[in-house]
Amino acid sequence: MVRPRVTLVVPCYDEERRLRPEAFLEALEAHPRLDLCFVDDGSRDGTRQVLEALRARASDRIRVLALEQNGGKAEAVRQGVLASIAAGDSLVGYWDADLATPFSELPAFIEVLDREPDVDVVLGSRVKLLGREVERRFHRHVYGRAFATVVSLMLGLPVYDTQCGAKVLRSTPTLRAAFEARFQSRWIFDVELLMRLVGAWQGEGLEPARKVVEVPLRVWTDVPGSKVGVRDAIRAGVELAELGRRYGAPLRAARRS
Ligand SMILES: Nc1nc2c(ncn2[C@@H]2O[C@H](COP(=O)(O)OP(=O)(O)OP(=O)(O)O)[C@@H](O)[C@H]2O)c(=O)[nH]1
Ligand SMILES: [Mg+2]
Repeated sequence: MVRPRVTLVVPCYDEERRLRPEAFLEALEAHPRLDLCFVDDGSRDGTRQVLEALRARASDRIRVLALEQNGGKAEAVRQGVLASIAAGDSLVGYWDADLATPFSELPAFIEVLDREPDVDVVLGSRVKLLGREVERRFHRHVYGRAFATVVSLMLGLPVYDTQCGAKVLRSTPTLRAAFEARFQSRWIFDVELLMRLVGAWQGEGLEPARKVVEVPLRVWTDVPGSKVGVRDAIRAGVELAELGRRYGAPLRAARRS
């Protein structure tokens, strides 16, 4: 049986210094089913040139989408995913440019989608287990746990980690519809995406808990140079309340029915 290829969207905003072209080329070599779609999110530095040089070295497997204006990670990922679906890719995903999640984790994601035809969404999950290298700073770990607990209650789905930058998705019509409209949240669009999907699955009479699988990562490194700070953590809380107002009531109603 021919296994579907997977295209990972890599959003890049001012990543000239953090991007490691060799790591991406090595990943293409190690994972024959992998293609990459970089989205330059209106970077002000030399990101575009770095990406073009990278594409020239593997032009059959690398696409570069250049957005003129910075629109934030949510919009960059959305544009990349829509372009990949339009190109006919049946597995799409997104992966942070800093490679905090190394590509060596990718097979675990793809295996789930190969094995479980009913599962459409695979999330990387930063569970700090003994024997694993998941190095989140303490305050981010604690904040992340609190955040995920609130999100779990809102979704009615016990998700451990919504904010990991590594996710692989099956490009079903429901998924395409979930990416159609711009996300209202700039910082926690992953949650908004899940809210849209859970709502849609409930509408189709499907059990959301059977559609999403979390893969506990073996390695996750907190790569320096993150552009997310304390203010963003506060904004994330505000955005979560806004998402609750917009998507919360229909989700609760569907759970009761
Ligand atoms: N912060 C930010 N990132 C963007 C934007 N557009 C695209 N990105 C990309 O989003 C990804 C995540 O950004 P990071 O700054 O690594 O976020 P982070 O703080 O490391 O988040 P964690 O990896 O969850 O700790 C990177 O690939 C960025 O290049 C934007 O406007 N702002
Ligand atoms: Mg990061």
